[in-house]
Amino acid sequence: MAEEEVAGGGGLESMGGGEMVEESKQPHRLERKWTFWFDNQSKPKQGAAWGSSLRKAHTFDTVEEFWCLYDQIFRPSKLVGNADFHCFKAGIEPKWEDPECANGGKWSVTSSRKANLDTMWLETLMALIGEQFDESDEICGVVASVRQRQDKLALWTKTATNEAVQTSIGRKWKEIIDVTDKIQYSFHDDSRREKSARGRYNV
Ligand code: MGP
Repeated sequence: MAEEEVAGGGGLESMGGGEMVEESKQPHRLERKWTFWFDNQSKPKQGAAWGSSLRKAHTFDTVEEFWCLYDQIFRPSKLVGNADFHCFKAGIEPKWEDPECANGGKWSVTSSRKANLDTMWLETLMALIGEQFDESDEICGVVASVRQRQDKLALWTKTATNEAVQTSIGRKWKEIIDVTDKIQYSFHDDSRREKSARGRYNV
């Protein structure tokens, strides 16, 4: 059999001693497509509606594209004050108004150190694109917010009223980002009504 056939087009490489290993030239495809978004609210235009500075930046579906985008652009420590990075499933907009988010909510954690936000953001991104959540269908995406007072990270999910699913996601997320303090889940519906909506679930 020809080498190309054995390696599925990837080619074979000699490791010395006659041993042959597959040399993969194919990019490593992810389970689904994801989109990075960016919202710079540092110079808000007077009277501008929320979301007017929100921009869709890049959609990717390979591990290689992810690392390239993350390394070069999407690190929260590169953000100036009052700006957000989002990574959402392609097709879902990071807004309460999106049909997939409309009945949802978010788990939130705060971070007082920049380096910590970068680490939690990266750990969360890897868990999302690596499909590490059992309830991955329930996930919309993640938002990193750089603020003067305190940086924040929020994991947006779809069905806020499903307490069992949300608490399971919240517990798993805490493990992933290595947080032991209690975290809170708030409903977008509540946030729409009042700025400091109380949390509905804790884990
Ligand atoms: P936020 O940024 O989610 O809250 O929303 P936070 O982080 O507590 O506040 P911040 O001041 O530190 O940013 C802040 C405000 O932005 C909300 O009270 C809404 O007025 C508006 N807003 C936020 N989101 C996510 C949305 C949204 O998805 N849709 C609309 N219409 N407004 C939003």
